[in-house]
Amino acid sequence: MIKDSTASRGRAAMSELTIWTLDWVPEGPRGFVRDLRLRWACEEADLPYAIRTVRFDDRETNHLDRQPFGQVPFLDVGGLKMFESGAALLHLARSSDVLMPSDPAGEAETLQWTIAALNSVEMASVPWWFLTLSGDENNQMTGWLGQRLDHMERVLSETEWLAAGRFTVADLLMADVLRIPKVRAFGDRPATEAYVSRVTARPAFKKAYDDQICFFKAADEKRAEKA
Ligand SMILES: N[C@@H](CCC(=O)N[C@@H](CS)C(=O)NCC(=O)O)C(=O)O
Repeated sequence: MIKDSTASRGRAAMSELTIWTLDWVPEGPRGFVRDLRLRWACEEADLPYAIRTVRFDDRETNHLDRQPFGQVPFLDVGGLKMFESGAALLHLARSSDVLMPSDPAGEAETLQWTIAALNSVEMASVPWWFLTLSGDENNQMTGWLGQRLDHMERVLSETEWLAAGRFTVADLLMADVLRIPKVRAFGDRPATEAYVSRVTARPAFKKAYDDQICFFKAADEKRAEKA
């Protein structure tokens, strides 16, 4: 019998999906705005989605009713609204075996590594990155981040994928956290480098990345017309 992964989770097919992002960002963050995580997951799972936007120039005042921190992304699944990219990814993953296996062990591994990407790696890399903006790459968080990255290097030198022996949403998120250029330039970690290259070579990443770049380029044109 062919197992239907959607049915096996006791869920109906995914309702209409809308990913909310900013209507424009400067050059620097393009390709890294976290709506890319949700675009990428939808591409992997073959889930159609629409994009809607929050005004960059007014994000703190017109968006707090949807996202309590005034941030993006924000996901709407047929009226069910969710913020936090990790939560939204796991929600999408529950409807697609491509993103998360349905067997208990595979699902548990996927959950643990998805949370590890956010709570053990990104929670060190983002504050470190912020401190580097004032010019100090060797700041008080450097040793801590280095340890986390060394642990990931050891894991990634022993395994190709983080969970269930194949690509899952945990790899999507870990690779998205690790692909930040400054974080990758920090130390010599060949297994991590190979892992980021492997995961971001996936056609779904390329499509999501290119779509985000095109989206913000089109936004430049609209902005220039208004100016
Ligand atoms: N923990 C949040 C972080 C979201 C986040 O940092 N979003 C950025 C864009 S990638 C943002 O909206 N920045 C604008 C701001 O913080 O005002 C998540 O993963 O969804």
